[in-house]
Amino acid sequence: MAFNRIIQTATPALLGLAALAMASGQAAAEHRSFTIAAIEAKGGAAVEKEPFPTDPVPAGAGYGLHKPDQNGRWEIEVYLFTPSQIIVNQDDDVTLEFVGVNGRNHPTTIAGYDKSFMLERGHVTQVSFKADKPGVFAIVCGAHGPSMRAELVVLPRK
Ligand SMILES: [Cu+2]
Repeated sequence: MAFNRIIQTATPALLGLAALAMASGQAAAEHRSFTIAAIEAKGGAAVEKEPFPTDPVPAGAGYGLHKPDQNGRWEIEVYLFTPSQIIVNQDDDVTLEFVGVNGRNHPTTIAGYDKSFMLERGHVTQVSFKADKPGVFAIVCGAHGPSMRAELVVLPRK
């Protein structure tokens, strides 16, 4: 009876350990696939409801803050990769599917994995590789910095 109780309480702990082991890179190599959209998030308001922000946005084409138009509406926009973090285990076979949704084109590089391509609106660009190097690798659009940036995290195999 007491033994059964120990097993019952130990099992969730063991499952937790197994999940942790997988998260730390001990899982068998597998194929991992992600879809990453190039988007331009936009928002704005009328000045009579919300004043035009006085603090500047960071320099670079990734941000835009537009003064009130003839109707008094101002807008802010930011270019993004979404999701902006991809986590895989070392030796996984990775496919990243980039989808150009907003913005005409995005010259994109994945430093450390020697990937460089032009992502265009209306197109889907697939990039495949074996994640054989552990570390954190920047995925950068050269046109819409500094906001249009993601990272590939390759957890080391133990
Ligand atoms: Cu871009």
